[in-house]
Amino acid sequence: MRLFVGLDLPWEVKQRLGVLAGGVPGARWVPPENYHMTLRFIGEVPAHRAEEIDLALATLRARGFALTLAGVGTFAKGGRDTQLWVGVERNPQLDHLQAKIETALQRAGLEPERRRFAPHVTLARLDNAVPTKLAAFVQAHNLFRAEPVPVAHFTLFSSQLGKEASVYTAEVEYALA
Ligand code: 3AM
Repeated sequence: MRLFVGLDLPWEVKQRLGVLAGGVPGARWVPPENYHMTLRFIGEVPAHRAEEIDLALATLRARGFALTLAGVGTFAKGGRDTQLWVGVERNPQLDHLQAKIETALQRAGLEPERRRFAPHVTLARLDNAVPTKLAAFVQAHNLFRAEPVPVAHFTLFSSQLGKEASVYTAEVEYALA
């Protein structure tokens, strides 16, 4: 199974973000039903490891909080923009949850995540996006800010890679206090 831990978003929020999509030729827009906020990418694991991961996540205790999506930006690799995203306002409770998940997953035998946690919701992948249009998009939506979203659980997702879009399935939801 290919797994990741993340936050699902209420349908209203997905719709709200979906309205932003468009206007960048060459971008591969994520279908709104796939919008999510990744807390920790896990990758391909055998079934027994998936069970250990589930057990470790199930014993984790953390508080619920409100998440505010705001701003847009891009990730780049090798000087090329690869990903267009909506940002997340700095949030110590989110950082705390992410740190607890990281600890739980290491306890379940995973290697530590080396990359810095940069919370975001991916709107599009940018293989062939027109740079001027991309810059215009970022400028036009920079002040985007959504209503705070209550976060009452986090989710273990499985991901099936597809040609057009991946299929994400919420496998287990873990309640926050
Ligand atoms: O949440 P986003 O869309 O940024 O790109 C994948 C997606 O990120 C990322 O995990 C999320 C759920 O699939 N992902 C895929 N392969 C990855 C890898 N090898 C990866 N993240 C890190 N390393």
